Amino acid sequence: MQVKKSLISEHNDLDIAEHQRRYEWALTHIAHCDSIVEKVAAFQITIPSWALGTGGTRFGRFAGAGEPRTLLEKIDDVGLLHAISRSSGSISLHFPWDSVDDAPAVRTRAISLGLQFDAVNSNTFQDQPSQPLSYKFGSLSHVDKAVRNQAVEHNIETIRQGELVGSKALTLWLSDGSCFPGQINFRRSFERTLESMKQIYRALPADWNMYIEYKAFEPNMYSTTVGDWGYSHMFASKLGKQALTLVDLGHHLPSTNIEQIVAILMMEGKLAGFHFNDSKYGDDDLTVGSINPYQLFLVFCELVRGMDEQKMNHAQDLGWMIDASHNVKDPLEDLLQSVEAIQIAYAQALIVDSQALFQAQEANDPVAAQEVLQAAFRTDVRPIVAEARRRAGGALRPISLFRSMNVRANLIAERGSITRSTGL
Ligand code: RM4
Ligand code: MN
Ligand code: MN
Repeated sequence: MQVKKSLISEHNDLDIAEHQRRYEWALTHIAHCDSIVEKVAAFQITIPSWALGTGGTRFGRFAGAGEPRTLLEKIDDVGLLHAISRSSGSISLHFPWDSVDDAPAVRTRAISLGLQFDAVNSNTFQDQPSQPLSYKFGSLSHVDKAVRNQAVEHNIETIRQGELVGSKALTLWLSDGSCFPGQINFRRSFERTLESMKQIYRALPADWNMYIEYKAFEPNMYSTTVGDWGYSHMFASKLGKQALTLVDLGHHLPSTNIEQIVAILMMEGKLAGFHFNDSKYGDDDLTVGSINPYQLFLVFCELVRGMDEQKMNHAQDLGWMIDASHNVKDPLEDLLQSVEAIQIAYAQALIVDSQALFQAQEANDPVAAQEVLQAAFRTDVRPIVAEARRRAGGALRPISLFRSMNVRANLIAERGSITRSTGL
């Protein structure tokens, strides 16, 4: 299904007068409004291929209708989202879920929709039917070298697949760990994991990075081999310059101060980027900004100030990706909401009065510091984000356009009502 440009502008016409009033307000109340609009428009957020279908839980999965059945259809869905918001110009593939069988066709389809390929993800947390050895007791950390070799080979194959489409990074997320005290030897497990990672690292092309994602729990509930940023950072430091730590917002223990982790990793040049989602309890993978938008804003405050200090390009120098998938919303509407939530948090962080914040910090004045932060957080930056979309040719109101176009009904007509996209 294609989104015609004329349809977007007709839909925008319905709201343009109101939008202009709201944007006028922003222009008179927010400093450097135009340059913020430009930054927001340049900021692109990667869509993970596994979020295009309905996510499941360990209790089951309620597959949605009209889900993409093939890699080309997944690319089409991301193309649709990008046409509407002009803010999600890349897709992240997961292997073996997304095997690239016909690379020229895949590349051509992506180019025609203005999409690029972001980091590729390996999967050694599930057994595949064709696989001789099981990951039940781990992959890169497994006690049996043959299992470790199989997992290393899969990661190297994932890199090869990524090269076919022009990806530049491998994201490694391991479910390795243990469910019971005494089950594994922590030190040997760490050493084996490092050894396996070194083999993967050696296979990395010179212009690629390796992102090491950590997670405190699940599916192993007593210990996780890459359990937090500290382990990830240790692995990444031992591996070398191309290895970096990836932060997934849902992978921490409750109440962890994620913004502080981000600030320090970035200062050390070891932050790869993000998997955005939101959560109430654990790795809930809920829509970005749906539970704790203030935390998201605080994370962006550290990112923006840290990147500015190091003269980094906001849009290009870190990996920005959504990693959410759950059971109740239409996945495409959910992704539109997540993209917008990220843009809002980014725009709010851009309007923080950095100098006033710095002065408050130097004067030991927590009251003033809070005033500065919350003045930005409580400012309605939605007209700025809408203006960024409009200038890039996207919709003023993405969800409203999506619904008025009957996207899901059209996809069901094309693909059928009994479809199941690969993913969790
Ligand atoms: C994990 C982790 C990874 C993702 C898988 C599907 O919890 O967040 O990034 O690849 O889920
Ligand atoms: Mn993740
Ligand atoms: Mn996760």
